[in-house]
Amino acid sequence: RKCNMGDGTGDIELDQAVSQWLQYDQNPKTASLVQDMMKEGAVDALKKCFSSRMEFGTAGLRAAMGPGVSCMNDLTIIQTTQGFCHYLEESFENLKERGVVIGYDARAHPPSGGSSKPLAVSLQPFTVSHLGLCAGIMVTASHNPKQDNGYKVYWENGAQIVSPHDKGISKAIEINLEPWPESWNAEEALKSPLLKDPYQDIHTQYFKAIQKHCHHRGVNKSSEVKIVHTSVHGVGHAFVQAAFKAFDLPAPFAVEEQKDPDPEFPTVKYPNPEEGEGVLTLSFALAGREGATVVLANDPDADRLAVAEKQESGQWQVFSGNELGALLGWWMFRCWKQQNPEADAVKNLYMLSSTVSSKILRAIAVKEGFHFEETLTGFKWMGNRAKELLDQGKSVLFAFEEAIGYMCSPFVLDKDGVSAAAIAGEMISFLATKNISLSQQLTTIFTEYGYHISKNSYFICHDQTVIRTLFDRLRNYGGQKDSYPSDCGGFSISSVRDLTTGYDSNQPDKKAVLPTSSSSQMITFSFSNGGVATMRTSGTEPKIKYYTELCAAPGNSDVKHLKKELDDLVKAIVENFFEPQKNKLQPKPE
Ligand SMILES: *[C@@H]1O[C@H](CO)[C@@H](O)[C@H](O)[C@H]1NC(C)=O
Ligand SMILES: CC(=O)N[C@H]1CO[C@H](CO)[C@@H](O)[C@@H]1O
Repeated sequence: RKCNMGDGTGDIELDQAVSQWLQYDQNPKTASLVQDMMKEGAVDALKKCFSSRMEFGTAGLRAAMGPGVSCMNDLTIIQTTQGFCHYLEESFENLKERGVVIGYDARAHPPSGGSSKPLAVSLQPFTVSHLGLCAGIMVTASHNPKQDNGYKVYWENGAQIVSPHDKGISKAIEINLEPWPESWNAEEALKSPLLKDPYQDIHTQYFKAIQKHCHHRGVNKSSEVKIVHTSVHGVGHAFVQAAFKAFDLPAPFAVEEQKDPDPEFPTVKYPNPEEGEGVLTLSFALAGREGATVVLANDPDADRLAVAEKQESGQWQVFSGNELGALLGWWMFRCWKQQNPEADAVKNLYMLSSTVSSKILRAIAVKEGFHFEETLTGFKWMGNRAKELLDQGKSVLFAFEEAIGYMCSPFVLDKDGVSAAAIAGEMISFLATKNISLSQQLTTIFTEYGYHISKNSYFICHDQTVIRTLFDRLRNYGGQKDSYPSDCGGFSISSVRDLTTGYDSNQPDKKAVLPTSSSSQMITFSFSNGGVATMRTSGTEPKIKYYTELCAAPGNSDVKHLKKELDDLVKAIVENFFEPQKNKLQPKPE
């Protein structure tokens, strides 16, 4: 299917792909863009738009908006939705009675003509679960640059789809490429008696549901802490304000320039609070004016949350996703324990995190007696695992991943930056009544459960051959077939797990427990000094990411030494495992 563009056959394939496109596309804007490219003989531009159809994966679709099969546009969305529809009809007998919900964030796209409003992502899985629907579609590109859009899919269990649904949907798309006559007729669709807008009801029910996690109603009375919130030009503002209200907390100060949805993201380079301080500049300025000491930031579709706190030095500390995971995990457990003092109750309690995130929840679980489980990277895994546990009658209190994603409520089986903001707001206010800052509380958690210091970064690499060479070298270390390194620059390696091949030296049968995927690279090394390092390729970006953490035993509070040891470990990993391919890798831009 992929057009082979290197030779004459490729050009014929390109011609065919383009003429079929023009036959199908009824959007005058994208159609004329393609016609213009044809007239100008802009072969390279055409190849970019038609080289290969966007691949429908478990994350749905995400790509730049533009014409052609490689981009997000009306036609590719019609084709995808026809395929998805077909797949749903095959999967559910009562699809028409149960229904599907469609939502969107505030990305640039033509006016939908519908009556509903932009949504924070988490209300979408909530709607699927709450109304017992067959599926949900969310049009969002999360924190991607402004030219991108995406199509995220939830299954009837309220979690994002996992295999084999992606393959099934992908196949169904292939056989439904020709637009059905009614597919272009949005006006007619909007008149359908089957169409309902559940927005108001869902809005009410969602805030009622997350209110169950409000444990210290009225904590505002004695707390004087002031909080700033930014929605980074996304949809978060109204939802976070409502969530604070539901928790009976004073409204956070909103960053005026960023509070309303604006798909141009005019005040930030990237609309991604993970990128750290640049995105938070306006928030810090507002905090300065209002005397606020904490900043909460959502990404544009409000499924993620970043937190920063002003230190006594006057400097802002932006917490890493792992640090905030430690704080929220601790807080969620503390509140739960107060409500469930019986000694046995913890036996039914679970927390989850992705395998590249901090192991701090494991340390808390070991000491407190609840269960901790790891999943593969991404909330599709945590959401589906949480649902399995809930169906077995277990309680799932909290799940997180280092990429500032937090699931604080089983009502939403995905990360949710809205409930996380309100719960963080309550934790911050509660701590403030005791004159404790977040960074002080983090130290207390580490003192009690052991310091967990992590350092994550990546190299950029567009060449799959280089990536394969780099990882295969680690699997055949020192030229020895199927042999992994036992040492990295003096740091002794105690175990290796390779989720590309399914090998785990720690398991009695040497088989990894987590699912294996041969199409992506992922190796984890555990070190004798309590270090853990994972190297993996990203499914959506041209990156080799690495995640490292040093897990110290409780009582070891020599932070300076621990930090140095982690720095040395990271250096050894870069030198020994990445540098042989150095010339072909670009470091993370500063
Ligand atoms: C609150 O804590 C800070 C140090 O963290 C201290 O300087 C200050 O005096 C404390 N305030 C009260 C009222 O205890
Ligand atoms: C400013 C603010 O939101 N204050 C609230 C604090 O909590 C009490 C109830 O406990 C509310 O009545 C206040 O409005």
